[in-house]
Amino acid sequence: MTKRALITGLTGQDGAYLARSLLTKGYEVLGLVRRSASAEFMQERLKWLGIHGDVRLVDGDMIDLSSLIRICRENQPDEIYNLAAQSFVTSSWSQPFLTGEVTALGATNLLEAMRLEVPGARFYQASSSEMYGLVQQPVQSESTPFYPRSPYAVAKLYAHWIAVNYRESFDLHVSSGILFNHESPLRGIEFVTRKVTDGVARIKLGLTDKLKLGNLDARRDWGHAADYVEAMWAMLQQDIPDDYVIATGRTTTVRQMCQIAFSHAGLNMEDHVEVDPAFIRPAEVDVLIGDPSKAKRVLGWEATTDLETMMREMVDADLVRVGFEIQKDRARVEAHG
Ligand code: NDP
Ligand code: GDR
Repeated sequence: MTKRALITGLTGQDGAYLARSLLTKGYEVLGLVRRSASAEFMQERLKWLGIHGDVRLVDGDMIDLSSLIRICRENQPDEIYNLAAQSFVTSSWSQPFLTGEVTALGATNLLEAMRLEVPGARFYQASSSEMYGLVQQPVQSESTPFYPRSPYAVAKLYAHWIAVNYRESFDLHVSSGILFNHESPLRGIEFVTRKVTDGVARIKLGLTDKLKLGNLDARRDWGHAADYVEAMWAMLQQDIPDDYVIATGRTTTVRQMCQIAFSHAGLNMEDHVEVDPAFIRPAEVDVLIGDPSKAKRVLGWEATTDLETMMREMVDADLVRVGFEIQKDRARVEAHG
């Protein structure tokens, strides 16, 4: 029998890669999308992966419980992947209430819809390494205490614990992946890796000469999104639901990550990068490094793409994208003056 999966956050980075992976595995894939005045751009990432015609879109919003109940009732999904969130840490200081509503209470809404309508389904919660924040142990595992450092991280911590609580209270099959940063050519442009690879492409193609960044000394454990969505799926194939750290086990500074990207394009980072205090956060997460040994032992999962390979892939994709933008602008000027 064909399995049916519901993905929230379908239009984001992970939603697109997860949808592609599940389609390849023979799933029927439904994606929750919220109404937008820019509907024509909604499926850009699915288009990039060539799967926009293969996913069924269902209309709803994480803060509208009635829409989630209706979607679960009408579609009876076997697996539910909750990837929707206000996921940009910086915006969580300017929109703390919305972040709490979507990222924290949105998870409760979806768990509640599952409990009422499809209690036999399996649920994945997108937890985050940001929950470790001011790290309490040098390498973070499933047993490391949390210390969130932003409204986003606080909201994710609530969502994490409500997922655990629904598993324990109602005997539901709910698992959380505590995922460390993962990137790709489909990463949102506001996140630092993609901001850098887009900046490198713009400098290389002569559109600008400078790239303004914040804290270059922050360290992250960066992996590839296409790898990480496989771990999400693997968690829901286990008989017993549980929580898992998903990471590479290697940490790198923002500065080193930049150097990889600039040198791939034959550029010298020092000639172009400027530190702008506007991008320094009110409270920083200085260093993250995950211990993925449980995921390897139980799920047989491990990261397959190193940071160098991923940054090169992202720079190459942005060179294509920015080159295409330049061509389109030229064509527009020629046609309309
Ligand atoms: P993105 O920011 O790329 O995608 C977020 C998704 O959530 C988008 O599809 C967005 O829709 C949707 N969304 C936001 N608000 C609502 C709402 N009110 N109702 C319905 N949908 C909504 O995130 P990623 O793909 O990078 O991450 C996926 C999840 O994993 C997120 O929960 C994130 O917090 C978490 N995470 C990500 C990590 C990473 O490194 N990428 C690491 C750890 C956790 P729209 O297109 O309409 O804005
Ligand atoms: P993060 O990712 O906050 O870890 O959250 P981001 O790429 O935004 O920042 C990583 C680190 O880079 C530093 N930095 C900058 N960041 C941005 N965005 N822009 C800059 O100009 C810049 N300069 C330096 C930041 O200070 C930070 O230390 C991501 C999101 O995907 C979350 O949703 C997810 O939960 C976590 O990863 C794990």
